[in-house]
Amino acid sequence: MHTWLDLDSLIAERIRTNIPLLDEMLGGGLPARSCTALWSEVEVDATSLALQIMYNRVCQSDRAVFLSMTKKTRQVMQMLDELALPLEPSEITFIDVDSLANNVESHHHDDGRVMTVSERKGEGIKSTLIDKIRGALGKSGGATNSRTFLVIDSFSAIIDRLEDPMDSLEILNATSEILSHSETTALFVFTEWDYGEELVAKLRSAFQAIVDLRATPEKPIYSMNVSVAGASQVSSSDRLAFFKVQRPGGVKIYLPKIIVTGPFHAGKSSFIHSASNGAVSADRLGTTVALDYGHVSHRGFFIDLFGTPGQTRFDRLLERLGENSVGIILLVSAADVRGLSRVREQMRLVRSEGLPHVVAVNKVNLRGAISLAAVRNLLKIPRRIPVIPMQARDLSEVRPEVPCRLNPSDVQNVLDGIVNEILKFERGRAC
Ligand SMILES: Nc1nc2c(ncn2[C@@H]2O[C@H](COP(=O)(O)OP(=O)(O)O)[C@@H](O)[C@H]2O)c(=O)[nH]1
Ligand SMILES: [Mg+2]
Repeated sequence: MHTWLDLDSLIAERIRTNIPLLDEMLGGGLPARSCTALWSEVEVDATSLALQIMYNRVCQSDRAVFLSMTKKTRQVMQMLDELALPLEPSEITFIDVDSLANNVESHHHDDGRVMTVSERKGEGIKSTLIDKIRGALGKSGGATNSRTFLVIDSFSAIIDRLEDPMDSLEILNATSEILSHSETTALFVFTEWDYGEELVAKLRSAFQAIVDLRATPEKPIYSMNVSVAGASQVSSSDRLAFFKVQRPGGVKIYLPKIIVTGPFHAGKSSFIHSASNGAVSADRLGTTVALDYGHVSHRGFFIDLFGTPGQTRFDRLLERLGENSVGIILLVSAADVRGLSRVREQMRLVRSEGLPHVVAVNKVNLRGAISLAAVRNLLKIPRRIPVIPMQARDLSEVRPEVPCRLNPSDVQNVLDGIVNEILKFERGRAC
């Protein structure tokens, strides 16, 4: 029975990429039976992201179809191998340069690049491509229940080979039309070379969703920014999320910096060493460690933790670190009320107001410790900000001046808290 409700849910159906933050940003995943663009700056490794998503879809029992204008099957398999994404050639239907070259003449450049040039110019490529796509999707058979995931790598390479770049719109529209009648969802890798404004505007509005990928100064960390159909007004300068391509390892969502700050002796070093395996403390200045750094993998996120010293002479450093961090853990000791007095100043320095943050209250089980409610009150922490208790794993292990092991579940709660705050914050910015 078809009701409007059914239609709505049909339109809203999402295909999960299984990359947590990306799915959140896409409102659940890629729009089903539609074309989404990975719209990338020249330096961004968008193909690796596409391969990661394709791999994740195959793990969800999708059939994969990979169309490449620039890479041969062997090269794609090698990329998958380097990313440690274990796919067999038999699990992917390839439409590659060679198969396209059956209909178009090909030239091999000295540098090994393959350039195909249509005999009948644009018309040949356009219809060949559309036929190939229809043919590859048709093979899955409309009768089977299996879904297909189509990757076009890369759409810009297709455009570059068309006599009239505007013809690419016809290819995109024809593909959209084919998808609307099949259980196929497509991801187009698009590299933004120097295309005309008109073409760019038309292409952007023809995609159902766009994931903008930009290079960042912290290469090879790229930023992701999503706009879904009709949302072309969304500013693309906002850095919403980050990813990093690891070889081996694949795509990791990456939160470049979470700052752990708070008064001296509150337990910042203890927290970072407890949260990460292989944390380092840099710049020993006498007995004072100036900066702690730790790396944590938590719920599929890659997190860099930076612990900053509480002393006033490090305020400049704190300010600089605050500039491109995505979240702040304010770490205080419930057993040191005097230390709390400096915390508000530190919050101002890292511009915590504008950033997701949580308050971790350490040493809650020590004699003289004040309550969480008292900390919240003293620091005037609004109700919506989580205040999370922490304590040492074992008091008998605690040594003066040496970071100690904190209770693992407390540490997990704090990491959960900050990741949730960041997700909430990003969702808020996306709409
Ligand atoms: N009893 C107790 N001691 C702690 C706790 N966390 C840290 N410490 C101790 O407090 C001191 C300062 O900790 P540290 O992590 O170096 O603080 P930082 O100055 O903020 O980096 C060290 O001696 C730690 O062993 C805790 O939860 N309970
Ligand atoms: Mg320290």
